[in-house]
Amino acid sequence: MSHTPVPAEFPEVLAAYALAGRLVSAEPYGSGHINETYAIVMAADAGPRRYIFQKVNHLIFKNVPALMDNVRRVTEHIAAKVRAAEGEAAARRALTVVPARDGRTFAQDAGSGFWRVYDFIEGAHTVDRVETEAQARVAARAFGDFQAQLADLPGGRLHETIPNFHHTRSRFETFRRAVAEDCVGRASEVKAEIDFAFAREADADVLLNRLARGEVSERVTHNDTKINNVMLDDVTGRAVAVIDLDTIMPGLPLYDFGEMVRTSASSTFEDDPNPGNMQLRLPLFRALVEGYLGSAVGGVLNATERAHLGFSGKLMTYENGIRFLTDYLQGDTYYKIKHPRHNLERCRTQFALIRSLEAQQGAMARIVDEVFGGR
Ligand code: ADP
Ligand code: GN1
Ligand code: MG
Repeated sequence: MSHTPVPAEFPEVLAAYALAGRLVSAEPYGSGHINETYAIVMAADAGPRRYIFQKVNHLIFKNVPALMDNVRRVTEHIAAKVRAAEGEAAARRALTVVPARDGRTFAQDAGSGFWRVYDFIEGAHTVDRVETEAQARVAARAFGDFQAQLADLPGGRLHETIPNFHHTRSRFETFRRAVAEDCVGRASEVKAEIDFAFAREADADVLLNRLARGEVSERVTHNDTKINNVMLDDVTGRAVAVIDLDTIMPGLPLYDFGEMVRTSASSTFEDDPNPGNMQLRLPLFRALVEGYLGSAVGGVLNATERAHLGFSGKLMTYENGIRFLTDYLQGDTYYKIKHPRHNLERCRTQFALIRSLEAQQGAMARIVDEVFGGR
């Protein structure tokens, strides 16, 4: 939980919305590195009602209207599907954007900040770490089903809210430039990490080459499949809705699966200051493979995608590791940090996970074969 106080522009933003009732409370919420999230309570005649207010980081998401256009299209599409399948009671199975008074999906404050409001999904919660195999299975299934729901999204290609977001070659070249420029003089201190990243440069091209050869194909993907982006039912633990739709855009399913491996099959937080605590947890990996196979996309994964399920975890861990290292080399301009070495610690712990993924590559391949066995 962040401890940022509610910002001064909040009353002005609230006034841009026609929410029923009187504001009772507003508190920082969640644990993201990019946007600012607040939960607010309005006391209305019908009783108290909660909403999520988010200030979108427009330095990172440079075209917020385009991003919100993606979010509107995706949420409306999913809402229509769940309504058709489960009726009106399924309203909380998709994020619902609350329009501003002027009908737009966002409001701007005087300081040119962009805000949006969602209905609060009640009776559900998120966890920041996977604690059980059941959670890993549920999350993988939810992200797989989500991807399948978007397979027939009408209206053409979604906007790329961050161009080249998972383009690992482009991420590597940005990293290479950051090393060469060394603008805050930190490169010598992190020589071991730089060498580690350079030694694995070839990994950056593996999926891109497969894509160029047509062996894997682009779909609409979520691109940030952390466990805390799935709301879980308070009673049953089942997935209620996939949230955090800022990076939904064309991508590879393997990026989504790989990001799940990085975040949900690992033994500790991505920024654990002790890299020795970080390793791949094979039972959680198995649960992810089972959940993904059991989802609506499981059956459509081709042989190349299946063969790269384990590798995708390494690739996403590598991408995040070099992104954290790049930010450290550039003086911490991208991610929120809690202390000056935070990005370096994140990088080191990601690299520890890569070592563990490399050591357990064979075991992962056997698990994939067992789970997919005969299919
Ligand atoms: P970030 O990009 O910072 O990760 P998220 O959109 O994931 O932002 O929101 C942060 C947290 O806020 C989520 O992990 C979840 O716990 C909570 N949250 C977000 N949207 C909702 C919602 N509509 N209803 C209830 N909780 C939500
Ligand atoms: C950021 O918003 P959040 O914290 O879920 C980042 C992801 C990284 C992640 C690392 C837009 O995600 O790509 O994997 O931090 N999002 C963006 O924890 O850069
Ligand atoms: Mg999130």
